Amino acid sequence: MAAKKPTAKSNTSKEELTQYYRDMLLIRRFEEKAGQLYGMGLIGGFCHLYIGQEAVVVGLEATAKDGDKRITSYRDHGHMLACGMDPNGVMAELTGREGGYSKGKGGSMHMFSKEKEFYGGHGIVAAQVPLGAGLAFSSLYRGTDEVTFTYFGDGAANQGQVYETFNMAALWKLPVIFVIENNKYAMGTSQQRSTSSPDIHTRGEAFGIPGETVDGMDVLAVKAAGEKAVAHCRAGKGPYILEMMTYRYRGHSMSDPAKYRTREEVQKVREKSDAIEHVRELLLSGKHATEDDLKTIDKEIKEVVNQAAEFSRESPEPDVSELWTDIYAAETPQIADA
Ligand SMILES: Cc1ncc(C[n+]2csc(CCOP(=O)(O)OP(=O)(O)O)c2C)c(N)n1
Ligand SMILES: [Mg+2]
Repeated sequence: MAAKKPTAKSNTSKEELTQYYRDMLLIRRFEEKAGQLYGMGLIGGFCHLYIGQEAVVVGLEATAKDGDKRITSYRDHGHMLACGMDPNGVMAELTGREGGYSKGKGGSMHMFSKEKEFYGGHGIVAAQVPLGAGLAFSSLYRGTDEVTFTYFGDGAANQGQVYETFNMAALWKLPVIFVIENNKYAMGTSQQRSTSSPDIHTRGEAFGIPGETVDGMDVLAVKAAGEKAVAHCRAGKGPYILEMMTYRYRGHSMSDPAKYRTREEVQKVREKSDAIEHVRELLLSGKHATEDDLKTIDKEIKEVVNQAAEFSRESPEPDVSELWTDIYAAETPQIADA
């Protein structure tokens, strides 16, 4: 498979490149396995795969530090894995089992990890955008320099609540990075058919929010842009918009008839711009790894994913009594240091 030519930033260390390779491969293999389990009838409900978009979360997570937060839409498995959530717990949630992050009651779109500061998993298009600003508000209010990565799609970018959020985020200088994952489609609708101006990163101009477009298939470009945005937020300068140009190889969800684009279109992107192939090429051409080294990594990742699949099949279904738990907060949350 032809990968992109190594870029000027190819002097990234062996360790860093290897980590990106591992992290992106874990997401891809995990998602392929999720697709298989869905096909076998082991995953019910919705399942939106992230295959093709791996460089976005992996590059941005490389810029995060402890305390930083992330929130996204229903296309969320990659974000969970990239922030260090346990593949066993994520897969078991997909199969609706007790060992899942929401005890099997949330499924693909409704998982959370307080420990990893992952705040979902949201099925209503763009609903996570104001929530992301709220998370950033809490960081500011508590006097920290934490940032919140708020991910949403090109389709979601046409929702009104995004602009209400931009207004408040700019007014209060909230440390939020709005990450628009522009994969060119919203369900079966291409961006050309739904969006009057294609440059979504400029949509913050009216509010004074800087924005830029980034090659979301190049993990190094993503990381570089992420570092700039994070520095802006940590310095108290307010929100930042990153429009990641990316592509999803699979359908919108597992039940997508895929009639709105050709196989050739997908194949072309895979051949020309695949993010994992790009890093693989950098590792090989920079003599950081041999084919055998990469095979060993592939094997290790496969084992992690197979183990997750096994765990997700062996974990029992939640007890019926769980129907009545996790509905109301046990006690009224108090605002610390208020
Ligand atoms: C408020 C709302 N409207 C419509 C839907 C149905 N819907 C689910 S996903 C989606 C497309 C969103 O596309 P985009 O934001 O580009 O994200 P992507 O799926 O490409 O990651 C739509 C219209 C929904 N879930 N919520
Ligand atoms: Mg989209």
